[in-house]
Amino acid sequence: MTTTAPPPPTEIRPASLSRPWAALLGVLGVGSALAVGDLVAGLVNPPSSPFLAVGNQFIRLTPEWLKQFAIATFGTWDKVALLAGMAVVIAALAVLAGLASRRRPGPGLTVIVVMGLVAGLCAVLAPTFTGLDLVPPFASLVIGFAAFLVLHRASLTWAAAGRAAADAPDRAPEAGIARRRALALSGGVLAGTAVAGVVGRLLGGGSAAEASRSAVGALPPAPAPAPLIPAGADFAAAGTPTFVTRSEDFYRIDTALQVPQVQAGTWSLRVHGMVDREINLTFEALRARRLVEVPITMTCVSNGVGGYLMSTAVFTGVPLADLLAEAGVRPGAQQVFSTSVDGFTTGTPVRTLTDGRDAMLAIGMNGAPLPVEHGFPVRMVVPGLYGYVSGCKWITDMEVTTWEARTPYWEERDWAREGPIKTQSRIDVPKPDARIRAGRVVVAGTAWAQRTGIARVEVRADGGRWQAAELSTEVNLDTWRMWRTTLTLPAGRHTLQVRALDRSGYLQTSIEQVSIPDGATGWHTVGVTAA
Ligand SMILES: Nc1nc2c(c(=O)[nH]1)N[C@H]1C(S)=C(S)[C@@H](COP(=O)(O)O)O[C@H]1N2
Ligand SMILES: [Mo]
Repeated sequence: MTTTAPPPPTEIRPASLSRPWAALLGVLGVGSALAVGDLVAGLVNPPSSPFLAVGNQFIRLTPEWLKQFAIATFGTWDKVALLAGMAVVIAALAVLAGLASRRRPGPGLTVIVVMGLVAGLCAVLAPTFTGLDLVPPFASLVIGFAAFLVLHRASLTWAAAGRAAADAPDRAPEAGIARRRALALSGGVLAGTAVAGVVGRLLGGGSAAEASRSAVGALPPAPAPAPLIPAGADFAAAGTPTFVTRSEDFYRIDTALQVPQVQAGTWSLRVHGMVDREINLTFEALRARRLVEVPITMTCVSNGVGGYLMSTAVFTGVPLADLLAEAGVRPGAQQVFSTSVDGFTTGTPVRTLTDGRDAMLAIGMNGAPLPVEHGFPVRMVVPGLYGYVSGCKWITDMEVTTWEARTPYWEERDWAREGPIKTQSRIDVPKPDARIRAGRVVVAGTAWAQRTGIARVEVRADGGRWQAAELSTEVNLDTWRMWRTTLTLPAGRHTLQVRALDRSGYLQTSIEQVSIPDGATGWHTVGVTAA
């Protein structure tokens, strides 16, 4: 009896995808989900894009220290930084999901489903949620799931056929078909993703408000035109800011990842709550009312000592005192709780809207309709209060109420309820760490004490004697004031300091406090080297 050798064991290892291809499938699956979400959002409601919904929720939940860090590090680029950071995290997740799915689609599908659910949850938690906002994340989930599954199947078939062909050359044609099919499907998904992404951007990217802004045309003339800004209102030649900030350069702070797109034609404002008569206004009706035109310096509570989160513009708008008088504020009312179209809220003390200051619903800035990013078509501006309690942009609702009944956005996040702007001053030149010529040195800057007015600004070098600076021409109590002086500085390292005295007799405190909860304090101190 002859014996035969046992046949060599055949490999029964299942087909698997190469690492790069698996990673690519992860990116295609997640990418198609995002793009479809954007496209569907563009069709139903642009802000409901899953990517933006997640980003906006992230902003709402970010702990205060991280927010401060982001503003300190990225300034007004904080939103770009957030979007870029999200894109990197999502791309990394997509690659990992793909790599974990070399044999089976399970991990990739799970990641796509979880991302869809997270986006859906963010949509539900948004303050402006309506049922329709669930459509984009749902579309993302379904399309991403289907795309990844189909590509994964085709790719596995290709991998298996390729291996079979390597063992049995007669099966090469079959492998060729599987290969072409997988490549065609991937190409199709890639092209679909690109088209959905671009069309979604076009639909949601927002030119609607810009078009409406052009359409509303010039501002009606305000009956009491602003007194021209007098000569000598700034020391820009010495290095201070210009008195009026160009609208393009006006600081911008808000929680909106994408600038809300509001059209004047569909805008409306409801004034209600503790009033005798509710008022509903269209943009036309608001614009037809008595208008005032006033230079006002706005300031952000997050402005650190020496910071630049403040600007001045000539605002045109309807006095809030008029509107509230017409509505008839009931006794016991404490705050006007304002809501923006994107759900952001401010709480402004009723007292500050009726005490004679130029609090207004602004429709214009520097002689033109409000820029879209500064609240088009209508925002609130209240002299003397930090923006977070008073500057509601894209405003659409004002409820006259009590502090008990409503808690505005930033108070909920532990900032102070009332936000009067603190008397402060800043050295604009020389810049920190500047190298300057020893001898007589021009030192100039900005001081502000909205509602009160600046009485005096003092400067000193190296802890020496305080020296009064020359002040620019005062425009009104609610705007900044520039100052300049010359100091004699011998060669060496020097420390310059500034402090302001306001008209109430308050001398700016040297006690250093951070922005939270009610605005930073301390003397702006700049180190320079003279040679
Ligand atoms: N809708 C909306 N309005 C808002 C905010 C916001 O986040 N959303 N931020 C407020 C804050 S903190 C400031 S300092 C001012 C800034 O106004 P600006 O961007 O026009 O300078 O807007 C206020 N109004
Ligand atoms: Mo702010």
